[in-house]
Amino acid sequence: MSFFKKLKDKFVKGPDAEEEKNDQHQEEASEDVVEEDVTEEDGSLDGETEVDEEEKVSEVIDDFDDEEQTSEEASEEEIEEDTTEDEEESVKAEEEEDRTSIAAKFKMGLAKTRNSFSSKINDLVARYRTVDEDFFEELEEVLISADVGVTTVMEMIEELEMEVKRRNVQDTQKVKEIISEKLVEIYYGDDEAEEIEGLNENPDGLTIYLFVGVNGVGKTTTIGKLAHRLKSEGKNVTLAAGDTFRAGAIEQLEEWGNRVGVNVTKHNEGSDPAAVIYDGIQSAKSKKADVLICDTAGRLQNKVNLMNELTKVKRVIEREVPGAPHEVLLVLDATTGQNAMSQAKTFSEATDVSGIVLSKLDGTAKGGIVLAIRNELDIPVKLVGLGEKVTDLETFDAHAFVYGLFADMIDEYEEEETV
Ligand SMILES: Nc1nc2c(ncn2[C@@H]2O[C@H](COP(=O)(O)OP(=O)(O)O)[C@@H](O)[C@H]2O)c(=O)[nH]1
Ligand SMILES: [Mg+2]
Repeated sequence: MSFFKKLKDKFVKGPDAEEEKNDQHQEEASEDVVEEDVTEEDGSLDGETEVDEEEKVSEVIDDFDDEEQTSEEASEEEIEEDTTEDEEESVKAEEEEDRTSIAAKFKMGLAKTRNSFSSKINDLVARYRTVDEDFFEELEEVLISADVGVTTVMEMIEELEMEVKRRNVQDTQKVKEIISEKLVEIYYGDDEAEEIEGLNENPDGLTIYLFVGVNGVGKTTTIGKLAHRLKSEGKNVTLAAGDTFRAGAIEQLEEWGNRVGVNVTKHNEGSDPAAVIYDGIQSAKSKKADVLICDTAGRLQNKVNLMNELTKVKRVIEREVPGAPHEVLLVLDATTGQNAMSQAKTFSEATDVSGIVLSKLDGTAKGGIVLAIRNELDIPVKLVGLGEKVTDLETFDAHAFVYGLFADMIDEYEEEETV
C-alpha cells in the first residue's frame, strides 16, 4: 500500500465523514444490507484490492446515497442481531476520532514547517522531470534548511537514492511519498514505536518526572500542560518548584498549579533545589500522589554548577523513591535550531536525559530538528509543544509528525484517489 494512503487511512477522515456520522443512526439499517452488497460486488470495485472492507462500505454508501435508498426498509429486521458489532464499531470510531484529533494538532502545530517545506519540495518536484543527481542535491539543501541536520540528511539521501533505484522510480512526484516514508523509518531506526514513545511510569507507586533545560525553553509551561493532561486522565498530580534561581519562577509554577488545580511544593527564592524536591517527594507520598513533576533551573553558564545541582537533585530522588526519576526530560526550544543540539549535548553530559520535550514547534519553520535530535543524539522525543495553550502538548508520534509535514500532499492525494 502506498505510504500516503496509509497515513491518510490512519489520520484523515473522508470529506463526508461528518455527514456520515450524523446520518449513521438512520443509516445503520441500510448499512448491513450494503455490507452484503459489497461482498457480492467485490469484483466491481476494480483496482482497489487493498482497500479494507470498511472503506468499501463507506464508498458504497456514498454511491448509494446519491441514488435512491430503496433497501432501507428491507433491512429493518436485520439490525437487532448485531449489537456487539455496533459496540465494536463505536470503540473503533472513538479511536479514530483520537487519531484524527492528534493529526489535526500536528497539522496545525507544524503549519510553518509544512508551508516552507512543502512549497520547497513541490517547487523542486515541479522543476525536475526525472529523479537524478541534481535532484537529490537540491533535495539535500531543502532538508538541511528544515534543520534535519547534516548527518541525518546524508543518511536520508543515501537511503532515498537506494530506494528510488530499487523501486525504479522515475517520477519525481512519487519521490515525495518515499521521502515521507523514509523520515518515519529514520526516526524509529531499529527501535519499536512502543519502546520509545510515551512516558515511562512507575507501576507500583509514585512516578517522578524531572524537567531540565536552559531558561526560557518552556519547562514550566510544559509542566503545567503535562499536569493538566495527567490530571484529566484521573491521576493525582503534584509539582515541586525546583527553579529557585530565577526571579518569579516559583510564582510562575504556582500559577500553573492554581490554573490546573494541583498542589505545588515551594521554598523561598535562592534556597537549595534539592531540598525543595525532597519536600515535594514527602508531600507527594503523604498525599498518595500518582505523579510528582519537578521543575529545575537551567544555569548553562556554569556547567560544573549545573552538573553538581542536577546530580544532587537526582540523588535525592533516587534515594527517596527507588527506580525514580522515571523520566529526565530535557526541554529544548525548537525555534533555536542547531543551538538546541548543543544544549542537548551539554545536558546529556550533566545528567542521564531519558527523553526530549521539543517545545514551540508551532513557532518554527524548521521542525526537522526532531529528526536530528533523535538520530544524532539517540534520545527519543517524548513530547512536543505545539502552542501556548494548556492543551497544546502532544505525545510525539512519528507518523503524526510526518502527516503534519505532508498534510497538504496527503489531502491532495486523497482527492486524486477518489476521482
Ligand atoms: N508558541 C509556544 N510557546 C511556548 C511553548 N512552550 C512554552 N512557550 C512559551 O515560552 C516562554 C517560556 O516558557 P517557560 O515555561 O517560562 O520556560 P522555562 O524558563 O524553561 O520554564 C513562555 O512565554 C511560554 O508561553 C510552545 O509549545 N509554543
Ligand atoms: Mg521556568
